[in-house]
Amino acid sequence: MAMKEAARIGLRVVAVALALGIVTAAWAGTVDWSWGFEDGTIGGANDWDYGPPAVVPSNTGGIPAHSGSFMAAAEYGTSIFSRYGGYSSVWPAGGFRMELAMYLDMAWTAYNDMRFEWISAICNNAGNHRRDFVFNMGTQTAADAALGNYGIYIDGGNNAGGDPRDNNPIFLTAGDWYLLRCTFYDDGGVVACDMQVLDTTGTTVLGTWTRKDASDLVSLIGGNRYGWLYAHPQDVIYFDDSILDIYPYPEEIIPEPMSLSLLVLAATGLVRRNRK
Ligand SMILES: [Ca+2]
Ligand SMILES: [Ca+2]
Ligand SMILES: [Ca+2]
Repeated sequence: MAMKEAARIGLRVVAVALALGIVTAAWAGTVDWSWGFEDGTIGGANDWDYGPPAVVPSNTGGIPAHSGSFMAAAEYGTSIFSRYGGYSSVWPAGGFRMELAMYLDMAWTAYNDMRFEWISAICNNAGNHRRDFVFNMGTQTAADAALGNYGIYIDGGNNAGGDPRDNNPIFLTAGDWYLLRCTFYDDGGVVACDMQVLDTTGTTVLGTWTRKDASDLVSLIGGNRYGWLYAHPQDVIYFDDSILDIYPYPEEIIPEPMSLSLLVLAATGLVRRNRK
């Protein structure tokens, strides 16, 4: 099939799909708020106003930014905080994702059992705090060190100040950027959260902790609240690329399997007609 013809058929398939109300717009989702410090600032009150973190150029401390030319640094003793563009008391029909890129430095393993944590919180539908979702992180214990284990433990839970080893932890031994992701969704009328640690590109999931409290009825829950680095090791922590993605916005509505098969049928019909 000539390229031009293929393109024409493709356009007609989309036109048919639009006419049928199957597709409302493009296929790809869009991030609703993000802050990568690329303007050299921490933004306004709804971005990163607390602490505050310092914005530093890429390669500060020998660490390349997760993306772009800038990242942020939380010095020892500072507690950094973001509102992810602003709190929400509205539950999005398709749920939402809160994410942060953090550089986990194996130099921290010089200290035993040095704990820190990243918290993602949600609101209820009145805009008040509902629940924290906490990545407990910490370096190895003295006992681990005796066994030759030097690295960083992470697990997921709902308690700040929790042990990083008491809920099916992962153990990282490579200093690198990691994504700390919380995906909230409607699971049978109750809000569930998949807490995940991913590699720097977001392609490999290294750990998942699903948290769900039966009292978190979707009808009671709002949207995002804060991200909060509650405590951290005796060294600077670099971070970058905080993201809030709400599902679905109109551009993110993806055809269901039945609609997809209709699309294929429509495409097949058009190809046949063009061959006549
Ligand atoms: Ca950046
Ligand atoms: Ca824990
Ligand atoms: Ca979105």
